Amino acid sequence: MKTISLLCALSLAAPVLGDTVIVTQNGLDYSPPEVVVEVGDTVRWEWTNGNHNVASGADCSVDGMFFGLLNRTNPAFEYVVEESLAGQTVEYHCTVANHCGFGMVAYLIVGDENPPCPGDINGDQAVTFDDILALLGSWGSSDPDKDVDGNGTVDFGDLVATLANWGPC
Ligand SMILES: [Ca+2]
Ligand SMILES: [Ca+2]
Repeated sequence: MKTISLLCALSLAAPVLGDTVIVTQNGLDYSPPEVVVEVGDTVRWEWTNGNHNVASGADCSVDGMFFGLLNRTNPAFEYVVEESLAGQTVEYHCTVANHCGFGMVAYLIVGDENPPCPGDINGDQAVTFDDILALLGSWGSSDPDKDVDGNGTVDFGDLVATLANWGPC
């Protein structure tokens, strides 16, 4: 297991191209108010009206993790989710006037650092022939690392599940 974790950590150290998640400012709301993101994703806030901003921090206080203006001259703000936020729920709000007090608060829900990758038995963030070999090597056992479909036995179902996820995670 230690080896698998290490391999996961090494593969995550390589730069990956994340998704872009859009949050739209709409009156005193961020829409949607909760977005699920992964480390490396870009969150892009888009302005629609008024004078607002995006400030990380809970309870209407600013923690400085990220801050960006949202107004006519700054109609968008982008933030790339940092590795240190893995597994956390990050609260942010608008510091203009009493907007936070009026409920202009929203959340980034950051996924765990190692996203699940069914069939990636050796933890190299890809499902390849090596994973099949590892699976075959434990055929008929109850090794939970290789029981991809979770039915308690390393069997044909796991082979099918692994083939279904063939390629990079
Ligand atoms: Ca693999
Ligand atoms: Ca199984």
